[in-house]
Amino acid sequence: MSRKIIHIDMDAFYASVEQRDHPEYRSKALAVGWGGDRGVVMTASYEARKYGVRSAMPSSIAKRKCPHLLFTLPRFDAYKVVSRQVRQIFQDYTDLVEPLSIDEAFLDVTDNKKDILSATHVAQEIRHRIFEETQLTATAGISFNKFLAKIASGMNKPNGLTVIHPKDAVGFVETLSVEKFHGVGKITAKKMAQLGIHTGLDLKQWTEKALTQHFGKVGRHFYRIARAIDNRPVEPNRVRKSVSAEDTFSEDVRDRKTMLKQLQKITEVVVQRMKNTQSFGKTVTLKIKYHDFQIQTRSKTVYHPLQSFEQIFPIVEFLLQHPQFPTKAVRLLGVGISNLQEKSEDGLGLQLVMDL
Ligand code: TTP
Ligand code: MG
Repeated sequence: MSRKIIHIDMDAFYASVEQRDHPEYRSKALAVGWGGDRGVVMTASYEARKYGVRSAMPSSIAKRKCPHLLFTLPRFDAYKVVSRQVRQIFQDYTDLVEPLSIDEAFLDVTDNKKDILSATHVAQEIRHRIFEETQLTATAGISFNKFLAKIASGMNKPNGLTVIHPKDAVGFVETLSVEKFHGVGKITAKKMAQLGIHTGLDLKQWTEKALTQHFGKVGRHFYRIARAIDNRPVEPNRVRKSVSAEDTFSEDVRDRKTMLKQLQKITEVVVQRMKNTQSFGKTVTLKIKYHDFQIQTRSKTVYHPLQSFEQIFPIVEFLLQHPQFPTKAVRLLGVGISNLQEKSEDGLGLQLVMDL
């Protein structure tokens, strides 16, 4: 029997919460973020998106596109409250809830707590309850696997619902541009384009062997999703794979002392987040964005899982110097820890013994 998977994503999340809590922002082009010269738009209301304002866009560009754009700073605590309320609603239907971010989750409702047969019906009920309890709208995508449910929710935003039925799935995937495929980022899409692969149909012409030769292990996944096959389960207790934080300087920076001071602060944030989630990581990544927006990442993987500031900061410091200290002015610095594991769950003790 095929599964019933729902993907739910809140609409213009931070901006919608701000419009709800501040009536003066309602029906207005609103960006959440710092509106100063070096600020970045975190998200924008749908009214602002009409002008081309998008997440991650420098505020200066957003203001050029939409001169009457209003800015407001984020209130993360308010967003967390909503995120918890929404998750609580999901729990009334299923325990198989896999949060992807603060405003997005997969639900497996094949067997749901209310014994509702139609997944569409479940999704509608959830959307109504979200609206009743938070006065915010969400969009749902429904299908028989995660890949298609997520694509479906992106098709009818905001405040929409889209179903991709099993009988339509194969034909639908053929018409889909490969950039939309799960696991295909910018670099892979470029590589595919060089091989003449632009759509699902193009991808389908390739054998599993040829795809693995070109793309490694993930080639097998591409072979399968080109045929609308994705058996990844909805995983409620998924461990986060990485923790990171970053910060843009108020002015481009060239001197070491300022950079180290900033990195110290960012590392402290990362360490706090790891402690909150009881996680340990083995790969430290330093992200550097230069004044010309070029981005560089430098990583180092160690044998022993790290968590404390004293362990992590020296590696960050090292990465700032190697292969060389930044030769151009720096706009942003970020620190990420990946290769995460939870102490309690996979025998950290054993890991240490094996490393010895
Ligand atoms: P998204 O779900 O990607 O965006 P959204 O909810 O604002 O809009 P949509 O209707 O298209 O779903 O991200 C959720 C929140 O995460 C978003 O409201 C703000 C935050 N966010 C950032 O801070 N930076 C980013 O680059 C993105 C994409 C999101
Ligand atoms: Mg969203």
